[in-house]
Amino acid sequence: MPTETRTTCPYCGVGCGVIATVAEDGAVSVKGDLDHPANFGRLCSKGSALAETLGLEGRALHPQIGDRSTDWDEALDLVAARFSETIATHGPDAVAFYVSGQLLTEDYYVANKLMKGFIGSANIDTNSRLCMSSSVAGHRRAFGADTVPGTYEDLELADLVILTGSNLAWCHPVIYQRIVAAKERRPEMKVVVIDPRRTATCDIADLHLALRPDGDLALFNGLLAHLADVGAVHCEYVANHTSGFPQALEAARGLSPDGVANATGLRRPEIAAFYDLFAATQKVVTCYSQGVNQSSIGTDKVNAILNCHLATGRIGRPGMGPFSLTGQPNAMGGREVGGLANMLAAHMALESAEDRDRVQRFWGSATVASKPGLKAVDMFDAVADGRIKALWIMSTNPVVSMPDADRVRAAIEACPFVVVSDIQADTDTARLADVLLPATGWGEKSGTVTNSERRISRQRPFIATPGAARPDWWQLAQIGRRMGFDGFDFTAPAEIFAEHAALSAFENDGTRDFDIGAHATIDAATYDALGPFQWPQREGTPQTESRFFANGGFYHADGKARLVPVSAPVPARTSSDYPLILNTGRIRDQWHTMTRTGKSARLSAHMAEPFVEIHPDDAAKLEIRDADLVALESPWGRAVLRALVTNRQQRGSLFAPMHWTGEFSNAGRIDALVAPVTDPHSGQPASKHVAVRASRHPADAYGFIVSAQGPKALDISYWAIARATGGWRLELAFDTRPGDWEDWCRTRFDLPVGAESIGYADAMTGDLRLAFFAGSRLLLALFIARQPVAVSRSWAVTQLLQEHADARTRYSVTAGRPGAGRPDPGATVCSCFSVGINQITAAVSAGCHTVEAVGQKLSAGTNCGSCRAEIRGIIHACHPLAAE
Ligand SMILES: Nc1nc2c(c(=O)[nH]1)N[C@H]1C(S)=C(S)[C@@H](COP(=O)(O)OP(=O)(O)OC[C@H]3O[C@@H](n4cnc5c(=O)[nH]c(N)nc54)[C@H](O)[C@@H]3O)O[C@H]1N2
Ligand SMILES: Nc1nc2c(c(=O)[nH]1)N[C@H]1C(S)=C(S)[C@@H](COP(=O)(O)OP(=O)(O)OC[C@H]3O[C@@H](n4cnc5c(=O)[nH]c(N)nc54)[C@H](O)[C@@H]3O)O[C@H]1N2
Ligand code: SF4
Ligand SMILES: [Mo]
Repeated sequence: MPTETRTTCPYCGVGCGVIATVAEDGAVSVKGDLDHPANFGRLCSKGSALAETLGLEGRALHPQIGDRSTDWDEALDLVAARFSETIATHGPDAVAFYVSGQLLTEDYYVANKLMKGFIGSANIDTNSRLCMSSSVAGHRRAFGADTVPGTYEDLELADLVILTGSNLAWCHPVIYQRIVAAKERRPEMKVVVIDPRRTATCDIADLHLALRPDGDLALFNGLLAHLADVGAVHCEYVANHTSGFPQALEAARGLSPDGVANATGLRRPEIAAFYDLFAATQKVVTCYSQGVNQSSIGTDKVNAILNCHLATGRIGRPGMGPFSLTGQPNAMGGREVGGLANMLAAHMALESAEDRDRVQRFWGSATVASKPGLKAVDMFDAVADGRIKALWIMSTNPVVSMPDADRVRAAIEACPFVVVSDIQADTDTARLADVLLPATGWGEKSGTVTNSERRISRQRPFIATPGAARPDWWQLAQIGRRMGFDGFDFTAPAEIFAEHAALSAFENDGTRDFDIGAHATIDAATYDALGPFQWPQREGTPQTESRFFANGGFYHADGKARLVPVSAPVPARTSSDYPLILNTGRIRDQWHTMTRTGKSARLSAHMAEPFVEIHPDDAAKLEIRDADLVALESPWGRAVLRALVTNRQQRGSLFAPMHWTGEFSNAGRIDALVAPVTDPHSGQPASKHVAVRASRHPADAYGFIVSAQGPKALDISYWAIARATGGWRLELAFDTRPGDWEDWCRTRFDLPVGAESIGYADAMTGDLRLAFFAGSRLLLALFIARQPVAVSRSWAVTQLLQEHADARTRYSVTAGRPGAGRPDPGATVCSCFSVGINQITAAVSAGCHTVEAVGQKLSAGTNCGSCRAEIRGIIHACHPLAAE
């Protein structure tokens, strides 16, 4: 009998419920959980493809010391000994943990307890520093606690949804779909998108404000002044529940309306339209994400938004409030356990002696850290200059994701002792480990995560643990014990969760927002059966409020919120040497450093290569054409990416994805360019605003390969590799052409000696085609040209799975285009049903003028719906008047 397990998606902070089915033959399939209140059965493209990412390819399966596999005892003893020795000789601040918002709460709790409670240092920071820390800092300044006041339902109930610095359609697709559905039900609902780029999210925007990068602070300050001018301030709420309004307003009035227009680059009528809408609408939710957080003025931007909601009292009531969208599946859980270097546990404050004493008594420890630890960027500085001598990196890939990534890589290389816990053995970071500890991954491990709306859900195992992998919490508890500390005798996640719940309620009495005391004595069976619930869930009280602050009740000592006066100018970073602003972020079908989504051919087909979006005018000035390679340089590093010339991008700024790593490309690691500039309050890097210059990257030849096997090391000026069904696809560029192409392919791809080759070269054009076969199977096809190769990728990759029994079909491979009767589907748009752009265009020409009609004809867009915005875009491009 197939078995069904209810669990939670391991990707974004929406926290969708998933039902994983394991068939009798072991095959796994996933579908959305209809009963889960985050998604009610929906999943996006990444969630739908989860089963394709569970393969063991590249998994870390045994502990490793250097290049040698070993057993857990030897590896753990070594880690415990090296950490203990380092602490004994150099003090507790000479060691550090760098962890992740993708750890489960139970893992995270043990990591924080070990470092802050027993090692006695607060040198534990997390990739959430790069993600949510400006929101945390903004919340704490305004509310006195890191509280997200609202729920997802508010987004459906709102009459105005503002999405600022959020590409919701690609990054929180299921919330996006909930808004789309709500807007269909209530067409009077308005959506405003504030983003320098025209993103897929703009598909539902009534108004898109393409503001200057980092113009948000001025925009929301101007809004506060406007609200005061038109009498939209809720005087009673402001008087009873807040302080600081006059000062905040005075700071906001520092800019005249023309000043706001200058700072934002927006026209005054657009600004006025937005301000009027906000002032006139009671039910407003303002969602914000990395376009707000990842900025050197990120915390101030957060407070500028919170100020507008506090001034109008639009907070904590149905359909109203500021809403920080968390990125990672357990960004919120990490905040609850105090995983950031400047937090304690259970939303207690490291700077409060009373809180420290309370946590110390609860843990029964001798040493609780008494001062904040180093924040991510400072932490890697301390690794670089030798202050930190032993480092444990867990569930994050900083060689790819940290700013100034080449320096981070050098720092890790130079660190005397580096432990990495990961599920994959060969990530850019794992390669540098002195000790690699294999972790259990999604589907194997057990614990809880908290989503953006404070909802705690279980992740449950449904497949066997591969090799010797062990859960992260177990690794941490083992080290705690082996370092001689009490309090790490956990034998299962349920015990850790119970302790975490007990700490949240310990001497709380309503003084702290985070309280899940109702679960303080949870047993294993109840934990196994635990359904999704929102916090707070205090002991002995029925679950009541799921929103905060409608009637005040803030966590500052006086119970009032603070409106924070903010007035920082728009940062000016460009110069004549580095005249362009580089903005970085996400694409629809990849997750961060691609260690999991990169395994799925379907997900890799959407955008198979690192790229940079550039406005046509900038491209023309730089003599860059679409599909050229572009070199980007900043004072910190360099990258080479494919040019995508598009007017979705504004002039003077570029966009590149954050995902590509040294595993998938030779020069696509964009964080090598990102300056380690951080927000002064939160320490969050400004990953969306980097000064760079761009130039055309010349090549003597360009290439495209489909291959059944991946290559050995490639020594050429540009390559990028992606999974394809039945093998791999590669984009290439050569400074100098190899003398013998056939030999180049055979040696780089280890082709069998008996592989037969066919092909042709055109000396005039420089075109070359070469294909290698083993019997009727295609092993490798190479396409070379002087210009970027124009062969249809989507057609070429299907050739790996075709039978090539006769000469005609073999030659059709080298011809590089589909034969009669086999149309080219074009680049993948719908990854669920692998439908390409050419198929959609053909359907539009054949009369399908709505997304629904295209769906009926091709199924595209009818499963997860993540591509519906793109399909609408294609319809608009083909039939500008036909699409609604
Ligand atoms: N597909 C996919 N989804 C993901 C992830 C993923 O890797 N892939 N990661 C998850 C994680 S951890 C996170 S944190 C979230 C991030 O989710 P988002 O924050 O929505 O994603 P980003 O693409 O980083 O950036 C959002 C937008 O901010 C815009 N922006 C840049 N500068 C500014 C500015 O100055 N002002 C404004 N208003 N906007 C600006 C960018 O153009 C971009 O479109 O996504 C989560 N979801
Ligand atoms: N330029 C630029 N840089 C950015 C951003 C940006 O927008 N622009 N965004 C930033 C943000 S918001 C974020 S959240 C970060 C994300 O950046 P990272 O955290 O570095 O990216 P991931 O690929 O999610 O890394 C997770 C790692 O954990 C491993 N892993 C998966 N499951 C488990 C497990 O159960 N246990 C263990 N031990 N390991 C596991 C994965 O294989 C992978 O190596 O990037 C940040 N960097
Ligand atoms: S929106 Fe997609 S990635 Fe995010 S939790 Fe849901 S299924 Fe997973
Ligand atoms: Mo994130």
